Amino acid sequence: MTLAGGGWPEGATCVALSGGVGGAKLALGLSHVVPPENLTIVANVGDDFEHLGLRICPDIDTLMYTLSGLADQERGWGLAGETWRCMEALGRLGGETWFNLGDADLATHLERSRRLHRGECLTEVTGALCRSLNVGPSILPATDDRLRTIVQTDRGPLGFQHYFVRERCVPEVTGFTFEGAETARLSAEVSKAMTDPRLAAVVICPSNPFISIDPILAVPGMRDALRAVSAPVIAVAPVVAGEAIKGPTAKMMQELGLPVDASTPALRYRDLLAGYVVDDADADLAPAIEGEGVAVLSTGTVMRSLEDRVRLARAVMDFALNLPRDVG
Ligand code: FO1
Repeated sequence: MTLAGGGWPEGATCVALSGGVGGAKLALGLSHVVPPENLTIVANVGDDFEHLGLRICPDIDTLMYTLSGLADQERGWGLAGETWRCMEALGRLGGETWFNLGDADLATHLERSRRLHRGECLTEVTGALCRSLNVGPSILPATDDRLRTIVQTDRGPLGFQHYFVRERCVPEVTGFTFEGAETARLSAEVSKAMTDPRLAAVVICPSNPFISIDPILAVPGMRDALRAVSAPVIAVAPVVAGEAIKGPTAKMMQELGLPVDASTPALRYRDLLAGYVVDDADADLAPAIEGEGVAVLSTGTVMRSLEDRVRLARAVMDFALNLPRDVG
């Protein structure tokens, strides 16, 4: 199977695991390569929190806004053309304004919270929001149960958004825990996508391994589901030449005493991976990763334009479709 000579193989499906900004860029590229009805994106929910009485799901929203063309590309999160009148008014009242919720973005949190209070699960609510915004691929929360990333730091444990936004990632990281993970369940929809006999590839997007991918893998059954798929599992490095494109990935690796380069995520997921995609700048890391039994593709992975996103998605898919399938 290859994309080189034609399009996506008829009927084949693809599952992508993603966090927010970096993952959403590749997810957008994938949505131009894989027919939307055949593409499922499993989103991290470890960043979610309850704030100002509302349920905020940043990674789901980043994916939803990116795939609907509504995202603020510069900022990486939230909606383009956003206004902040509610936050300004809240500030005048002495309310909590450290987490910036734009006026239009607030509508998403209001509608999500209303539906959740009415008893719908997060998968249903996300599906309804995506339909309203004309998002083609399925965006599925990794779990409908409560799962929260807690960052262990030199200043004590911090909820993810308190670490990331309020404390601007300044505290030194000593580890991570995923509150609720032990009892969280994979949703029926995620299980179905992972066991679809038409599944041709699973892509781990270039998202932070500790705070975006690990919380997805922490849902009981997810690792087993990945090991059980006959389709190749491919990850794309979230680090290029020792630096994260955006966010605290490199800082976290350094504080955790791990090598600050693209081999660290590959070795972290090595038991799950058939292939790993590094930037051309990191081609010299290939032999060490291949020595662990993971095939390596080196290509341009920095995604500045839509063209970059689609080109990388095609390269990842070509690589995946040409890897040997596990027939055991
Ligand atoms: N990130 C920030 O750095 N500052 C913010 O004030 C902020 C607000 C925000 C509101 C809604 C939303 O969906 C995302 C938001 N983000 C903000 C991004 C969020 O913290 C993400 O979890 C991270 O980008 C990690 O993926």
